[in-house]
This record gives sequence, structure tokens and C-alpha cells, in this order.
Amino acid sequence: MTVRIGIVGPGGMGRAHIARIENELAGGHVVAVTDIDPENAARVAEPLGATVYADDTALIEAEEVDAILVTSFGLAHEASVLKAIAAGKPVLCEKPLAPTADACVRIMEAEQAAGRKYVTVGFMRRFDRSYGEIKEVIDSGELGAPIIVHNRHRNPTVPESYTADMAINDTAIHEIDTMRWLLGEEITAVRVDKPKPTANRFPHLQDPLVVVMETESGAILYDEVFVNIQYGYDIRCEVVMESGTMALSDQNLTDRRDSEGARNKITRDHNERFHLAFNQELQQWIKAVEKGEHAGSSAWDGYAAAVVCDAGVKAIETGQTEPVVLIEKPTLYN
Ligand code: ISE
Repeated sequence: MTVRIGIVGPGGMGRAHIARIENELAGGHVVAVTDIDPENAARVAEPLGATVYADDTALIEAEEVDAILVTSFGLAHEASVLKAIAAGKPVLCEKPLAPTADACVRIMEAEQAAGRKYVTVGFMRRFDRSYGEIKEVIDSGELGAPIIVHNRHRNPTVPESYTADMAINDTAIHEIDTMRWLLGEEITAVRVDKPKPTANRFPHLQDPLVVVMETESGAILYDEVFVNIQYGYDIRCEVVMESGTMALSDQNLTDRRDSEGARNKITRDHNERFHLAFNQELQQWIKAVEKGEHAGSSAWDGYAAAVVCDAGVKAIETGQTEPVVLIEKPTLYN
């Protein structure tokens, strides 16, 4: 069976997903497209032979669509995801699931009423092989419990439209989810330190930031978020355990040595760095849809990340350590 996918809001991320579904992955085909910009929808649909729909409601309800991929902007996610749940169709929604924790609660309530998990959140780092190897060692207990994690999330630049809260909601959200998954526990408090800003930023941005999180067991997680570091897209993670450490190694699998020295090429962006992780994530989702199962991060993960983000955004304003208070986890997500 080929899973017939409808895409809502194909910007850069959506087009990258379409390319992987059509050229690299098995079992899926994009048959339907909608976008607030009808010209973009037509441009994307034409080479695929896909149908253009006037809006997300028409696309989600279309008989020819089995599953939905939501790659529109964060504020629009909730409405499309709720419509997919109402139509009984699996939906993979790019992060953030929704911009507020309250919106994520509404999504969880709709899923609970429907009685099954329809929603997968696009936290692709869970599918990165290096993070996976770190998780295996943590889970094995060989090196004892994780105590401190040092993360670095560096982007070469961001556009002027990038707002101060996006350092948390759009960038640190990846570490927030990855840390919850790696350590298998919830984050309980967040503080945000503000080093002297780089000169290479837009004046409205405080860049870099250091997000400091505490977990249920008392581990401390540091996340340097530096979105105008110029030299490239650089993601680091070192987990310090009781009798050893595990860290992501350099981003490329080969090192170049020549008269200039030894180099491991730095990637430019998340699509390049996490290409294989995105492929794995989408492939697993397509297979799960085919079998009527759920794969990847759930709406609960989207919710928990949103609550930490809300606390992080507040911590930027207050300069205080802000508590993270989650609702009780609904049994659907246990
Ligand atoms: C972007 O939306 C991403 O998801 C990237 O992984 C992240 O590095 C970047 O900061 C975000 O803006």
C-alpha cells in the first residue's frame, strides 16, 4: 500500500520533506497540497501531479488523503492538527506542536476523546544515530546516572523576523525535547543566563543565551543557544555520567587532512546536519501509518516541550528560575 499524504503549508521544511518522500523513502506519495499562498501550492503540486486544495479543511477531508503532514507556521498548527484528529487521520506536525501549552492540551483532549494517538511531533533528533548511541549507554546504566549535560546549539545566522522568544520556542526546543527523551525524565525548572551579546546580531535579539534546566532527579542541563555564530550549524552534546561521558562526535563521518591541517566539515543548516534523522523519522511514520500504528514523539511530548518553553520565555523576562509545572500525564500517553 502507498500512503497518500497531504501537505499543509509547504515552505522550506515542507519541500525538503516532499523531496525525501518522493526520492529517498519508500511507501509514501504526496497527493495533495494546500498553502496560504496559492501560487506556492500550485508550484509545489505541479511536478508531483498532486491536487491543490483551497484550504487545510478541504485537504484533510479529501477521500484521496490518508495522512497529513503539517509544515505551516507554528500558530497555524493547532487548527490543522485538530481537523486531522476529527477526520481520524494520522498527522505528523513539525515543531512546535502549538505555540502555547494550552493549545497542546486542547490537542491532547481531542486525541483522548478519539481514543488513540494520531499526532506525531517532528522532533527529528530522536532519530539521529549519534544521539541514539548516547541514549543506549544512558539506558544501559554502564556509566551510571547522567548528572550534567552540556549542549551547544549554534546557527550561522537567523533572519530579521526571528524574535527574541524564538531562541527558546524555535531553537532550544530541540534540546528540551532531546533531553527529556535521552534522560527519560521531565524538566522541572528553567533559568536563562544572558552573556554579553555578540555584535553580529539584530539589535532586538539577545544572542547568545545560556538556558539552564533542572530535571526531576536533580540533573543540570546547560544549553548554549547562539544563533548568529557565523561559522556554521554546530550541534554539540556531552552527557556527564557518574563514571564516564558520552558526546556527539564531529558532524561529518570523515576528517580531511591536508597541508592546511585536519578538518571535519561544518554543516550549514539543520537539513544538512540532520538529513538522515529526518529520513528515518519520516520513514518510520509512513510505515506506522500503513500499519495503523503510532510512531515518534506524541502530543504529550509536544505539550511538555511547550510548558518548558513557556517557562524559558518567562525566565528571559524575569531573570529568575521559573518552575515547570505539567498536568498529570493522561493514560493515553503512558
Ligand atoms: C529552526 O527552526 C530549526 O528547527 C533548527 O533546527 C534550529 O537550529 C533553528 O534555530 C530553528 O530556527
